[in-house]
Amino acid sequence: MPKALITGITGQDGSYLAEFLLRQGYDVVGMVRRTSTINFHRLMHIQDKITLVNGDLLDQISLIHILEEHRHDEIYNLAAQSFVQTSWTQPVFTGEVTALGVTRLLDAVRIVNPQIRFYQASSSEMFGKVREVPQKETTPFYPRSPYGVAKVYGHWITVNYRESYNLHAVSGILFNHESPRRGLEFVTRKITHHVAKIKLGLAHELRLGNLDSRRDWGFAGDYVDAMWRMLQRDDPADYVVATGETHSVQDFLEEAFGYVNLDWRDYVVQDPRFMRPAEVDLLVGDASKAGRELGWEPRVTFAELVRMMVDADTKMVEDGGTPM
Ligand code: NAP
Ligand code: G4F
Repeated sequence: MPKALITGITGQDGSYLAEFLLRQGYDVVGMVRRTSTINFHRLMHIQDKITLVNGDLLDQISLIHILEEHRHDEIYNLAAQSFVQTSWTQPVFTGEVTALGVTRLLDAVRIVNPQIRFYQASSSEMFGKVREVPQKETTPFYPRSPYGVAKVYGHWITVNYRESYNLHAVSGILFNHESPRRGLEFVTRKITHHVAKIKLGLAHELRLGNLDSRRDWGFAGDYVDAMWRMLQRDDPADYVVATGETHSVQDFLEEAFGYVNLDWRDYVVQDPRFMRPAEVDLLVGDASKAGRELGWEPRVTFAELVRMMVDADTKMVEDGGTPM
């Protein structure tokens, strides 16, 4: 039975990847950091099938201990301070976790077992002020936030450890991917959660920032499959993972409110608090290399994704449940 370590298992992608690897017959170990309140809500349905261990990307000793104790075949490094807006108010912390955390983990791999295959969660935020459209593996980076800068570091240190130490280390450059398990602070989930509350009479407005930025939004459940496929190849390489379609925040509003027969213009208020010091205006990826070499393609369409999220939030709000 192959054994995998997932850092960031309590997050959106971590929970989908854990489910996916269990279905593939893996022994799944998830690294969680110590918190005063347990936050395993995305994992409750599989908690008895996985092993959770304590560790933190800020603490290299913890990483070495985990790798020595569990002897993994594959590591998926999904842990990060992943919210772009917060990276302006906590730039040093973001760098410590999202940039240097990658080096700590790669170096633990080098020390404990250089045969481990390593996946780094890189991001389309690295393209920032885009140099070409659509963006592909060879497009130069121009990050626009401390988060984007940290991800560029994480990307290049992964390439560097591959080239310096011959590690099987790969970087997946994933474009935005969403789901009913997306954090409530990200724009898609913020919208679908508010749509559900407004529809049920529990909220009356939705305050947002820039409605013009465009993103290539896919479904997280599709994207974890691409992560796994990257580590199954004997020849390590980096891949863009995207749908190839781009939509504005306003398009998302139209689709989400329209689905429940409401007009977003009656509820949305633009609020400068949610504007960013520097914006990424347009992202759209070219995932043809992943199609060719990994046989990967997205399954869920934009409209299906929006409706899936509105439906899930409506059910959750009706049930009075905890947000995933
Ligand atoms: P997420 O929901 O925000 O999850 C982030 C995870 O990282 C959480 O499990 C969090 O743990 C953990 N974490 C944060 N700091 C840590 C630390 N110091 N040590 C150990 N764990 C720590 O993010 P996601 O959307 O699943 O994204 C997964 C990864 O893909 C991230 O690296 C993100 O930057 C990257 N990415 C995401 C997208 C996207 O559209 N979703 C696109 C490209 C790249 P807690 O639960 O304790 O906070
Ligand atoms: O949903 P967002 O916060 O995602 P963003 O900044 O694109 O980052 C996400 O995708 C990256 C991949 O490209 C990941 F690496 C990263 O970890 C994260 O998962 O914002 C999307 C867009 C932005 O242009 C933002 O300015 O929506 C705009 N927006 C407008 N109003 C808002 C809001 N974003 C948020 N979060 N909240 C708003 O009220």
